[in-house]
Amino acid sequence: MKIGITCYPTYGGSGIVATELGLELANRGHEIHFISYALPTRLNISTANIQYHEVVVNTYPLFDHPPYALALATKMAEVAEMKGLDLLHCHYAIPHSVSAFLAKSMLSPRRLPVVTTLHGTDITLVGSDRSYLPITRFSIDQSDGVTAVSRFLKDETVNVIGAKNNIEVIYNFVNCDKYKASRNQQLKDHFAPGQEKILIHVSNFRPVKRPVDVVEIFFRVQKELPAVLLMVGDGPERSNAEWAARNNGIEKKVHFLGKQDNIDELIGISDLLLLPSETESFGLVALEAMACEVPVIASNVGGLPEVINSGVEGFLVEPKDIDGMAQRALEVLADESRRLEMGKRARLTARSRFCSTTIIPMYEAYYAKILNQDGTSQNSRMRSIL
Ligand code: GMT
Repeated sequence: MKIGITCYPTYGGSGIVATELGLELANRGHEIHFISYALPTRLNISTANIQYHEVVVNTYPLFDHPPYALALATKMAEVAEMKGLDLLHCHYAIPHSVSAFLAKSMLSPRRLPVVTTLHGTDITLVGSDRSYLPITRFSIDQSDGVTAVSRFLKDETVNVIGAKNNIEVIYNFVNCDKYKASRNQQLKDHFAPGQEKILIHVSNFRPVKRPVDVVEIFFRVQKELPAVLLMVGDGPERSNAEWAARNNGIEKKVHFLGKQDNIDELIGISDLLLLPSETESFGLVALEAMACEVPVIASNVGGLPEVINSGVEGFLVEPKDIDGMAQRALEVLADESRRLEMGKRARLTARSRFCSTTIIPMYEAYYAKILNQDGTSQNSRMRSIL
């Protein structure tokens, strides 16, 4: 198949899933065209079957806000025509699915099916904001196929957004050959020269990730046992998290590493992952940790219970319960054989349910289903919604 993929190219779960999906599909012989305003993180365009098409947004004195959604729609239509795309796959509804709807309309009567994958904040934050809700719902209902990364997100899309389209749940995935237990001893010694326990948090440091809570949890943990904390990523809450570390007098034990590419290596040297998010539709980084045999302490919210069985691969604790999370973290870290056992169970879960070898064929089957869908009935369904 020839597939156009559009995503946010920045450091964030939806862009990472889109990029890894494109790479896996290219590996399986599909021709993949990434269409975005910058090269997605983790994308290496020297990979066979991958092409990248940059969306350039020209600006004019009249444009206070350069119209990216329109430039994207034009580029989508152009690539679809020039490269003979079979379908467009948009990751994150706003504005990508709206642009795809325009591209598809521009090319009509040539058929260009659009698949939208909902990732989380496109529904739980952006989409539920009244100023974006109607167009989010419109773009979902106008897509030829819609997938969500968890049952939780599917339900939210129906209940909060009021979307009418059928939504298929296809869980996020991890490459189990790349993400596995492997300890880079040199890297481990660099951060934990005294064999301290290593806790890790990886995110885009948006308020929804609650990185300050991560520091507060760690503050309680390091009082009881020797430990260091790796804070990987960057974003609006980083300064507050750094201040919290300094304010608690633990700045020497907390390493703010910024955006990093070698996530598998950093998780691989860690003993525990902290993910105390306020909401999380799936929690890709939790899955990456599980594949590396690293137990997870996460919030009992959103789609996380679909990924983590509390007490088996880690613990789920109510969000904002800093003391509860610290207590669970200590339970895991204080008993190495239990920690190792949880890590083994985590890897088993990742392997049996979320490996790319299981999930990528689900996307291929879904694309085939959408491509074989009768365009006429699809169009009449669209008219009745309008
Ligand atoms: O908020 C983020 O972590 C980034 C965001 C995104 O859309 O880039 O992540 C969402 O999509 C990820 C990939 O499907 C999910 O693993 C995350 O759970 C989800 N984030 C939230 O729901 C907060």
